[in-house]
Amino acid sequence: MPDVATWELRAAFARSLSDMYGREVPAYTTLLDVAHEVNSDVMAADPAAAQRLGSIDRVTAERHGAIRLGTPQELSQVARVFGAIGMYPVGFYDLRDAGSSAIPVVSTAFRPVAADELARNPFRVFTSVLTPGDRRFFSADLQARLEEFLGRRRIFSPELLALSGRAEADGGLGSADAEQFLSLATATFELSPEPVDRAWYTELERVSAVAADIGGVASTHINHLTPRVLDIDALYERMSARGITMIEDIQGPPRWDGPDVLLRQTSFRALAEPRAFRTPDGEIVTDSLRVRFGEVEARGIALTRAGRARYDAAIVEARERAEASNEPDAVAGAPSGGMAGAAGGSRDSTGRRSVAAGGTGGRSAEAGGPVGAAGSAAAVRRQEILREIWARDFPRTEAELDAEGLAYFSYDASDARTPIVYEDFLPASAAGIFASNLTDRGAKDSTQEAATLDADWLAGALGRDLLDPFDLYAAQSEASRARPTEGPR
Ligand code: OOG
Ligand code: NI
Repeated sequence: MPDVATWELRAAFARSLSDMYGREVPAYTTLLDVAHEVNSDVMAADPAAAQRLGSIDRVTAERHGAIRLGTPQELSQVARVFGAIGMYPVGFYDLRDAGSSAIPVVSTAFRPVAADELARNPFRVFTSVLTPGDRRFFSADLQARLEEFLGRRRIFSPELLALSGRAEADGGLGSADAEQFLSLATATFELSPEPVDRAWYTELERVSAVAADIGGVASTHINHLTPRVLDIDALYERMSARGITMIEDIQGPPRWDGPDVLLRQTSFRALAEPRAFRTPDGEIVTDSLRVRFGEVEARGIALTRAGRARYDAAIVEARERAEASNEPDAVAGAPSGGMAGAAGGSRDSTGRRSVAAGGTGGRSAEAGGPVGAAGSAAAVRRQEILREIWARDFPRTEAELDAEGLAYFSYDASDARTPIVYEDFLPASAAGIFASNLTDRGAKDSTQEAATLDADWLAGALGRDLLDPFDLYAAQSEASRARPTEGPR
């Protein structure tokens, strides 16, 4: 048995990245402090309800990160590094057409898949790869220069890849190797001090800030780390009270008095950080770039395909209604169709739990209250529209969600039902997170042909199976039902 097992290596890596990010991005530390405060308050109020979607230990350690890579080769290499810590690619996200922004990437999420591994540490990383072959974004000339640049850089050292291979084959590492793995892997995702080539970066920025972030430099970096919070509305208000400007909306489902499903997310904008640039005449100057930001999320119950179809339709309808309403800015800031929970939650600074166990949360979704710093009037309106749709379209209890086949549950020997937590991402919300950090929407020429990049292409680039999230939830649910109902409990 290796000294450090796969899951311990994963937990240690998540901690190590979080420590690094906290040192480098102070607002992230504030976010962690506030998330801990909110989670303690929610736990104190009702420990059983607070832990309905995961133990407090899991939730406290829980993070997701996001990275952006340039080539299929880099993607296959990062798959080896994540494979070393028990994280596998799940799901295909096409951000080129999600939401109203044009983002030249396709993505997957690396995460543990087995229920016991998720319970030990559910660290996940949203991982995107640039699409230089998509003519709507890149000319043939720019594609050639970009691929040449990306082909020359080396992000993952041979030593890190060798250690990764060994860790995956042996189910862990000896302690000295584990330490070396953690230090090399963490350093790979730090922001590099290397000067940025200004002309090249600017040329790519004209296509998209994301293209420049990925292809304008010879390294990669973690661009956000996201803690999980048990009451995202309370968190939003407390961050605002501390003077940190959040984006307008909490994306995803609304705050309401039924069961929380899928994922609600919000973020603060990337802060300007000093960066060295090389000018066209070879001079090194210091300027700033906004590339690292902070995000927070609340997780709900995983939806079945039927439930997800209902969710997607609700988001589309909400977006159309916001557009049709006479407030022009009711649609701005909601590229995902995601709506804010700001108004309903703005009075609620007591950390009251927003995950309604069994749909009996008992909070008033119609609370209203002062808007304060949390969200604009337009965001409040978007939230109201969404709540109306939810009240009409979504059942108010877990039992009904289950009976209608809309969400996944596991069952114990006495058939008591436990919700299965959503472990993945939402493409529209992800597009919104990208977009909230772009100063302009980039240039996408829709008269040009899109490159065909689908889940099969991504699996080929990864050199691994790409897992389907619905299959994973369904298997978990079925496994719980298949257990013998007789015998010792
Ligand atoms: C990834 C954005 C997606 C999320 O939580 O939806 C994401 C990125 O900005 O690279 O992290
Ligand atoms: Ni994120």
